Amino acid sequence: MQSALQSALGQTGIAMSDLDGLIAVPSLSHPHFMEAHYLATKIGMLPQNDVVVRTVDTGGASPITALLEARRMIMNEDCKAVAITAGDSVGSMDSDLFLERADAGCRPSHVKSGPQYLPSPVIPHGYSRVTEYHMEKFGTTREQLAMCSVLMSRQASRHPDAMNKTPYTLEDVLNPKHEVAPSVNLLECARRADGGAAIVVCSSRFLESRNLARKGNGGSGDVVILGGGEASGPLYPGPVIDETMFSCEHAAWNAFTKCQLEPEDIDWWGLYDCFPICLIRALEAVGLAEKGKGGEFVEKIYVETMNDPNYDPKIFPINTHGGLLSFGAPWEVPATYNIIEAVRQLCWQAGSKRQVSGARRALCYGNGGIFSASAVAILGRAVDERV
Ligand code: MLC
Repeated sequence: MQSALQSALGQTGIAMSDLDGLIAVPSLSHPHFMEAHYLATKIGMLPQNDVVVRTVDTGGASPITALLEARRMIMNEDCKAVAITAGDSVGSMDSDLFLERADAGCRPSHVKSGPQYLPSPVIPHGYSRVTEYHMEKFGTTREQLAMCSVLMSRQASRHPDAMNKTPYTLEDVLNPKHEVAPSVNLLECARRADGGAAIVVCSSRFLESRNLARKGNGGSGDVVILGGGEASGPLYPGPVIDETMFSCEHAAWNAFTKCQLEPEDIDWWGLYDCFPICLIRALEAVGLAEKGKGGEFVEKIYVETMNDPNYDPKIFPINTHGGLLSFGAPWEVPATYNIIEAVRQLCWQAGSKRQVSGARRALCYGNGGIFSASAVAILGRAVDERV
């Protein structure tokens, strides 16, 4: 977290001493009481009277919640420069310890049997239950789900920092030897990883006062947070899975309404994909696919990109870095990677293989727990949004 923060500050020309806000998200491998206070103390931001230091925890949605919180800190609490940090090392963590902690967080301890009981690994089994609900209700096929992982591996193969370097085949994903839960195979699980990321959010007034505002029209410029929305679902999937447990629809609707935008106004999408069902539900929730048709949407792109390794990023402007499935998933960090890729896309700095040409607005969605929290943020190019 510290080195990501230093790297982010180095790229923006903002000094550590300029920060008057810090948001951190909890770590599974190295948990600390009041994570943000712990980090602020380590980097010398505390003790000090005039800083706002806050730990945010909405699971995997945390970085998006944090982005919206940073905006509120600037708009309502007079902060001028707020850093968001996330870091974890669940990739190098002992598997048994990882599962002990991950399982404990997502399983109600009083349930010992019945449909609500989830065996270990609890998280893949929980998503498997939701996957089966979706397949049964909407006719989404097992192959369409596996295609999500293939597509993410194709995207990751274009990013130098992604963990998965080579695209998979459908057979790789559906290999029966790799079953983790009834409808989830190994390559359909968020890829455990070590990693950290940081984002700096500043007020326009601060940037202008320090001559740091980047007004460039071409390959640079600042990105603005246009707005966002959040919504919540239950902490654990109930005995019966139905539409009441999902919240991405509400979060997305809130975000579009607040920003007075429609799905057609978005050029790039960072959609949480810890398991294929999460991506499919997200495609439907944000309006890219009709309800129940997310699987068909994925299949269409799968076919379109199958024989053309050099496909135009505009064909599939979603998770151009490879998402949790293929870029890598250090516990609560990955939605931060969505934001970073969104910023690169909006600054037209994603490089020829990944750049969605002319991208002006991006939507980032984070999901916490087993559909327990949804946060959606919409970003735009400052030069276009006139803010
Ligand atoms: C694993 N591997 C992958 C992969 N996942 N390779 C490519 N793509 C993927 N998606 C590779 C590993 O790198 C490793 O390779 C090998 O497969 C075995 O993986 P492992 O994790 O070391 O195995 P194991 O210890 O047996 O555990 C398997 C597992 C675990 C499926 C139980 O990986 C797991 O629980 N994954 C899900 C993580 C998770 O739940 N994250 C949170 C998602 S929910 P090699 O070469 O090293 O052998 C969420 C919301 C929230 O995001 O709030 O957090």
